[in-house]
Amino acid sequence: MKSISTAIFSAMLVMAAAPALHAQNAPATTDASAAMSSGEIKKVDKSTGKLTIKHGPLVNLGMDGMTMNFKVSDPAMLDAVKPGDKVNFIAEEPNGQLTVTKIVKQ
Ligand SMILES: [Cu+2]
Repeated sequence: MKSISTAIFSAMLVMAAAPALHAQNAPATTDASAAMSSGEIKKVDKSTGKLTIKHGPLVNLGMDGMTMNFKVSDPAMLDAVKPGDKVNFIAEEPNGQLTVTKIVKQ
């Protein structure tokens, strides 16, 4: 009986620990860097606060590659890049308006 109760106790420990392990792993799957898209800056328009980016597929938005305008979440992004720069970026659509929320040069 001792070995059986030990086995049951061990199984209960594993079941109890499983949700905690899963919760710890969850942030990794939604890691922002994993969702970044690649693109090339075509135009920086400070008057409208927009970037024109020739982008690859935007998986999180279900969009194929194309060249289009994006708003930026932080005007400093307009100073951080210039036409011709290859970038990795995250675009989101918080208010129905495509917005670059993060951008880094490749
Ligand atoms: Cu697009």
